[in-house]
Amino acid sequence: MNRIFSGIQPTGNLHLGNYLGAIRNWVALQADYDCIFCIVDLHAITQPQDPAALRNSTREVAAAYVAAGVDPDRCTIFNQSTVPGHTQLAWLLGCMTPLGWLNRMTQFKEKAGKQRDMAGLGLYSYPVLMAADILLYKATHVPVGEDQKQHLELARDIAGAFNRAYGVDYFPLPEPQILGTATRVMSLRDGTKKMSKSDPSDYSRINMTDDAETVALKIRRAKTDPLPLPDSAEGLADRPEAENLLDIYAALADRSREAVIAEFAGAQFSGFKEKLADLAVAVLGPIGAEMKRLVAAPDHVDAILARGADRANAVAAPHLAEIYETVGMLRPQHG
Ligand code: AQP
Repeated sequence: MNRIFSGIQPTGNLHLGNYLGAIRNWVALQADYDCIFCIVDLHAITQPQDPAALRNSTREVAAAYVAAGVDPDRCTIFNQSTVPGHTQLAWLLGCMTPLGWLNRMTQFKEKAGKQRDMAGLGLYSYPVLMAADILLYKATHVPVGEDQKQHLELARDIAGAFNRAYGVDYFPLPEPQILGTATRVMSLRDGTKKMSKSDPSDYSRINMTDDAETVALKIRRAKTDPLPLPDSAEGLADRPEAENLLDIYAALADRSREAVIAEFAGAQFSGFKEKLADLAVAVLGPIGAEMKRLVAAPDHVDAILARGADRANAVAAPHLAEIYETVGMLRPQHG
């Protein structure tokens, strides 16, 4: 069976983009793949995190997976720091990753901003850890949003470099899977920026745990333009906010963009936004309520994570032993 690895950072404010661009697709994949879904807490600390908030977010992300329909009996759900192989493999891979490859990564440039010299080494080597996450399990497929495609390309390059350096065919080159209609959900305040957990404005995103009133308010306040909705896809040119809202509607309703444009052709935003809010509440409401229920009684979530860590370690440890052997690490046994 082909194997999938994917993950989300526990950095708070899980939002509609995380749901439509990642979690919802995973639910569909679990029937056909051996799925490993991680909460990547080691990635989260590439930027400063409050320890208590990090712990809460880790449970909240696990709760989101389960509440959205990822089945912990079929899939492996765990947090990254409970499997030491991730950092161990990251070191080996980092030793063979040219700096030139990392210098091309646009996410580092965006996140480091003007303070490049103050950015941490972890933020810079983030894509190497991501490669280790995937390769540790010899995952064959990685569902990623558009924004993570460059990192996955790098993971493929690193896998190829390892195989060539040691004359082996050990790591499969992981294939990207860009799924679903809404691969990139944009901010409600600016249709040219992606919806993001770290956007300082809460009105830029719909959080998975927002209540119905908040969802409706955020959609009502979402930036639009003065024109009515277009009657064709061409009419969306230079209208990023209209495009984003229509795409969100299509993704939530599981319909094509064309069908949604046809339904709302010539409509005013006010009426469309009401329908969009109802739809968003109908889809996210039950998931958000279940997330809150799970987080309020964390023993169940912790048990899921502990079981997932055991399963993940059982796959990772033999792989790491083989990799160490290939690289030439001596593993002396006690007499
Ligand atoms: N706006 C989005 N549209 C579609 N997919 C998205 N994803 C994130 N934002 C959108 C997908 O969610 C998965 C997990 O992302 P992540 O939390 O690990 O990191 P990220 O992509 O950096 O997410 P954020 O929300 O933008 O977090 P911050 O603000 O902390 O950087 C990935 O599959 C991603 O594609």
